[in-house]
Formats: sequence, structure tokens, C-alpha cells
Amino acid sequence: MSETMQTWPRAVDDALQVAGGGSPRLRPVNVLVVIPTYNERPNIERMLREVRRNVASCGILVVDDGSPDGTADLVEVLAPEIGELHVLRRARKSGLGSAYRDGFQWGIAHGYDAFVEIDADFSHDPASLPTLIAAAQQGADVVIGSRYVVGGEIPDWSWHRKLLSWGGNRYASAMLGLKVKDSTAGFRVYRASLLEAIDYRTVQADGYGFQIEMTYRSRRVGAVIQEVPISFVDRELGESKMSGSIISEALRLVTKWGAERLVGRGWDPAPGATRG
Ligand SMILES: Nc1nc2c(ncn2[C@@H]2O[C@H](COP(=O)(O)OP(=O)(O)OP(=O)(O)O)[C@@H](O)[C@H]2O)c(=O)[nH]1
Ligand SMILES: [Mg+2]
Repeated sequence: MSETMQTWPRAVDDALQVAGGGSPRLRPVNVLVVIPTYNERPNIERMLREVRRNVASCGILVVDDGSPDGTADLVEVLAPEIGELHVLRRARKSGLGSAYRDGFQWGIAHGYDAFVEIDADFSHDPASLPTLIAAAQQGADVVIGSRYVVGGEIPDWSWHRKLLSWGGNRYASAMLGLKVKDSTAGFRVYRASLLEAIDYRTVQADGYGFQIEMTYRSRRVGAVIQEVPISFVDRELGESKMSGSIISEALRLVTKWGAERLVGRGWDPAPGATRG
């Protein structure tokens, strides 16, 4: 067992046993949990504590876009106690996709080799982190916390909201050949090597479109994509930043990429980037 392996928290080891059921193909990963925030002061302290409670030995990076409520200041106060906690301060609100792109860049520069995406608002349960990370450690390039695989659920949503989200997912999957049930999901793990292969810095979209574009590029390079069931709940504290323009951006981009793919002009990886 390597030195990195020995630093795995017990919860991750346990999840590996459950997920692996034998002698899993272990690859050590040094994980950075990236949390984008805009005005998440009501949630961030409990979120950071829950992340640390579930994964004892990961880095945590909060990417804050100048939140007027002082989210970043609070994170800095908590950093010594939580440990391996960093804040990337950006001047102004620039979107979820760009926050993740900057977070990944920071993490790659600091030597992390797997990245978790998680919202600060508890829609994504930090208790699922060990299972998601274990799937990446067992060899997946991308792990998606999925609402639409068996065992996944969205208990708070009305049937018509579920139908809209599910329909959007089916449309994206069919247009782009994703073979993924929940390509808009934002609770994920990426291997750093995959982020490089998909040239993540040039991903254009934000919001749902960002998640779909990352999935599309991952599929195009032949990544191992694994979906793990999660329960997705609505935020209780703070305000949603979701907007109609995020939904229409995703719809427009999926239609454009799908049309380009049909005529053989879809996004192409750099030579040599193809995996699998
Ligand atoms: N840094 C940064 N974070 C953002 C930005 N927009 C949203 N976030 C964060 O991204 C996460 C998801 O945003 P939400 O507002 O919860 O959006 P959502 O989860 O897609 O939508 P809801 O279902 O309405 O909650 C939260 O942690 C937000 O604080 C942004 O422009 N910059
Ligand atoms: Mg949310």
C-alpha cells in the first residue's frame, strides 16, 4: 500500500469494500473537493464541517465570487480548524462553470489528481462523498451522482419538474450520444488526467450546460463514466442562483452540438487524448 493510500479516511475504505466486493483495482487519488459559492453564508460552515467529517483527508477549495454576504471571510476564519481548506477569491459573479474551471486549474497546479464538484446548499449530501470517491479510486474517470439510475431520487420535486429535468436529460443524451442518465447532475468526481484530456479550460458553458459539455467531452475521449445513485434535495437556506437563461443556454448548446455531431463536426479531442 502506498503512502497516499494510507491516508485514506476509514469511510472511503469502507465504501470501497461495499462497492468493490473483493480486491478492487486500487489507484491512489489525492482528492480536492471544490465548492463554488455565491452568498452561501447560511450554509457554508455546516457544509465544510460535513465534508470534513465524511472525508478526513481531502483538500477543500471554496471558489467564491465576491459574495456580498462575506462567505469567503467566514471560510478563512474556519480554515485553521477544518484543515487543508483554501479559498479562491474571484472579483465578481462569473458563473458556476467558470468557477469550476478556475478551481480545477488551482487544484492541478497544487498537485491534486481527483476533483469533486459539490454545491454548497446541501442539495448534494456530503455523506455520499465516500461512495463517489471510491468509484473514482476504483478506476472511473468520471463519477456522476445520479438522480436517474436505480436508487437515485428527488424527493422534493413535483412530477412536472421531474419530467422537465428527465426530458432534458433524455434530449441531451440522444442528441450527443452520452449514454448517461443524468448529464445535468452537478455532484461529481473527475480525475485530473481526464480534465487535461478534455481540455477543460476551453469548455464554454455555465450551469447545466457546463455539466453536459463536460459529459459530452468525456464521452468523446472514451472516458470511463460511472453513475452512482444519490438523493437530490432542495436547498433550505439561502437563495437559488438558477435562472431561465441557464436552462435556455443548455438547450441552445445541446441543439447546436447535436447538429454539429450529426454532420460530423462535433467537438474533437486533441490527437492522443483518446482514452480506453
Ligand atoms: N462561485 C460561484 N458559485 C456559484 C455561482 N452561481 C451559483 N454558484 C454556487 O453553485 C452552487 C449551485 O447553485 P444554486 O443556486 O444552488 O443552483 P442550483 O443548485 O443549480 O439550483 P437550485 O436547484 O435552485 O438550488 C451553490 O453552491 C452556489 O452558491 C457563481 O456564479 N459563482
Ligand atoms: Mg442548489
